[in-house]
Amino acid sequence: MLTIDDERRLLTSEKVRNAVQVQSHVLGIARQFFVGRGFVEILPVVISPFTDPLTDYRVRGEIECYGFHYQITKSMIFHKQMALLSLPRVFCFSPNIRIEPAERRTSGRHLIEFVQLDLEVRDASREDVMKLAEDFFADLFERLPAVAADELRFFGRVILPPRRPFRAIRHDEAVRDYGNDFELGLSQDLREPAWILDFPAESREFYDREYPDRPGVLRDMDLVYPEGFGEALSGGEREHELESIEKRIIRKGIDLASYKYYLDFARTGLPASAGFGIGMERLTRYICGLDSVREARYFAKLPGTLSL
Ligand code: ASN
Repeated sequence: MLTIDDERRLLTSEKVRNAVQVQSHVLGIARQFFVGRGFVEILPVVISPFTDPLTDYRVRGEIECYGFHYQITKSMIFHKQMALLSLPRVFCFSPNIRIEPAERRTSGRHLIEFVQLDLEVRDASREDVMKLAEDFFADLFERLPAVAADELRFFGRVILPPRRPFRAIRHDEAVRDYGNDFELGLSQDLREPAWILDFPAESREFYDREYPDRPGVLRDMDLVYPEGFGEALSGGEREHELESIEKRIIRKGIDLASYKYYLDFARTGLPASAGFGIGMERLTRYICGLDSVREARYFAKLPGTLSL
């Protein structure tokens, strides 16, 4: 467990302060970039009767209000989809709570509370949002050195805009070449970010869309940072028709009743869409070359510990 002295040391360290300053510039550049591309920023949803299933996170964060059960947001996936009824492009700096297994405390990549830049685009394809992500990272890495020169010098980091389009490999190729821990294996081999495409349905949640002509394979993607920093973003096209959503929920072994309100909403119509989410602490860790996401924000909460 962290002591008050440890918390104080971390909070006042030069390293964390510089990382948070870099992060503040990243947030500003991201806002400008996405607003410039026609996005509207929406406020985060923190509790709802439903959230991302993320079934490998064993404990569900629940609170009871007025006798109703609310869940604490693991991701805003469904609310992004629903917001597209009003606006064609939305983004949000969305706080997520995921009760990770305690063994992940030392991974350097996991926090139980983190923020993702989560976005969704109506009527977009996976390729549309991949292009958008590539343009965003190129813009960010072009502009950051001018505004965060002192901080980047402190970390000794030179982040160059990556070449576009990024390299892409299929999930089955990644597993063949790197085994089960393929994201980390691939990441360690990379000098520039790369995509992993076409995850199998059993390895992802029910909302990523299946190829209509390739059952069991998804129109989704992850982006992996170079130098062993691991996953940068995760996203894809979405299931939006009631029947397909129900089929996918059942195939996951999830009780339809636990998604009653989402399904009731989907019955009234959801737009086709694609989107992704970028973990802000992981992005900060990569830019600053930090050992752990614990140094990439104030009040970082590692799995299995009590933190302020
Ligand atoms: N934000 C991710 C997406 O857009 C979902 C997640 O965080 N689980 O696909």
